[in-house]
Amino acid sequence: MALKFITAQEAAEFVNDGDNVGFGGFTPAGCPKVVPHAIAERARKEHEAGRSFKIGVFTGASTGDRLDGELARANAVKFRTPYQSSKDLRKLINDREVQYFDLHLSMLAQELRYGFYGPINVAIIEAADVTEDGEIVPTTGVGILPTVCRLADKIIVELNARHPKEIRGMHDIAEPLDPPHRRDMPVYKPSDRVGQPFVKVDPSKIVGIVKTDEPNDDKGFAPLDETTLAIGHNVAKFLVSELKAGRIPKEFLPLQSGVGNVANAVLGALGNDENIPAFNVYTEVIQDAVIGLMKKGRVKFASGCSLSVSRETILDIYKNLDFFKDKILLRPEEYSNNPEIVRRMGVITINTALEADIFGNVNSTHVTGTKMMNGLGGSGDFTRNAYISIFTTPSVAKEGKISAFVPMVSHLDHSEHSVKVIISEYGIADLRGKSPIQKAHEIIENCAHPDYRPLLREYLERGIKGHTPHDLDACFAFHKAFMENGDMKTVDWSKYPKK
Ligand code: 0RQ
Repeated sequence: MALKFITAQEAAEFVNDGDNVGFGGFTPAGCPKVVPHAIAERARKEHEAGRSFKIGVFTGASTGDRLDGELARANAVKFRTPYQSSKDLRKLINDREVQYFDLHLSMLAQELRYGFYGPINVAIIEAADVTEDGEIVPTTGVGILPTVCRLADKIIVELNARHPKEIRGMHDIAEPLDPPHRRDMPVYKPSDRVGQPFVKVDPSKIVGIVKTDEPNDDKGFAPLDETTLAIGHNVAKFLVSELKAGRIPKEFLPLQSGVGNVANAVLGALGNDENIPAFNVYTEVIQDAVIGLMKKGRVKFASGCSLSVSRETILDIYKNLDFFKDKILLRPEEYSNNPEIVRRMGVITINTALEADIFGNVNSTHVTGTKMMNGLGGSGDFTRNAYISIFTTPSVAKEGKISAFVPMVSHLDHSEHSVKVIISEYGIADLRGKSPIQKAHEIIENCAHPDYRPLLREYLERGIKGHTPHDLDACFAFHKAFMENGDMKTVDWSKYPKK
């Protein structure tokens, strides 16, 4: 079947008001750019003409600004799932102008197949290559691409010339059967391939191909500062001591490291610690630090669902494809984040918390329990199934006015049962085998900022009884102090009668 090339504007005409649209990609990497932008333009025109135009948006995770940002600014989003990190979309979500629901990333593809969220009318994906018989080679982010292509009535492809056709071979594309027919997902080590290097679609569903050479809407990383360096150093120190104690096998275990600045710094620190042997990465997002370590021989192999790296790094990879091609594998998030595989391989997971409480519960998503930040992402997929789950966080946020360690988290994403170790720039709280009160002492004395330690100790010293000694009148006193005075340090325990 001959390939049909169209413009982004023509592509946008295939999307109707009320449609559910599934986008390929993961983080800005691999996300379509020019077609979402054209859909936003179309929405604006429809709104000016007094007609409604909003779509449901399913993505792999966060996207680039031309997808979430443009659609949000055009008021073209009916609902959105799963992870997002766009400032403009976040505002609409928190104003409840966009209905947003958050879920574990590994579950989205299967739940779409189960029919939980209705049909996928259109799939819009970015590709490095597409053939007449319907073989599509994704670019640097996979996400839910294979599933939305299979479920959609219509497929629109952005063929991006920035990504060489030769990256064919860097992907491992598979979709499991659904229950009751599902078998094991046979990934036993990070480099195991279980699928094909392309997505096979029914070519008659490809309604058009839009040629582009647009770069990803990426932001790059903040330079390392004292805090992130200290956190990285503490994570490395903890893992070295576990290795020495024989609690981690001497050949080491695959690592997963979360998104963002802290995660990138942590991986850098681990890679540069010669006490840790060269290791494999089984993760969701492969960031710049992994590529740097690969070049030094410190990372042997990386499996992920997105190669979310800076423009310089992607150029470096494409220039040296022969070196990188057998060291990187990009899979759908259903595989990269799969709990079965994570548990089997014994992945050591490192994710970032917004806040943790002194009993080891973690909030990754909601500022003061109400405002959505980004979403859960893959943190739960990995944490719950980890060999050892680690959460990192700077001890304070917003110039010290917010403590990352509070009496009770204002929203719960990862419970004390799944959280094994917490690490800040001050130290390591090893929560394994400890009772709630022991965990509280460990977290306060090792991780909390010194300014907040007396305030947290005071909470425990108020004579509260019980296995997990909470005072339900006072457990959110830190948050209340912040909301009232803009600083958690202003908490005044005398306002709360002692029990
Ligand atoms: O605000 O952006 O205004 O400066 O939150 O915080 O410290 O820069 O950390 O970029 O790593 O993000 C949890 C959001 C951390 C992220 C979170 C403010 C702080 C700053 C960012 P500014 P940092 P990071 C999947 C991995 C969930 C999903 C996940 C995340 C901004 O890591 O989305 O884990 N995680 N995915 O000032 C109010 C607090 C705050 C706070 C920080 N307690 N209250 N604001 N901030 N703490 C698995 C993979 O494999 C990828």
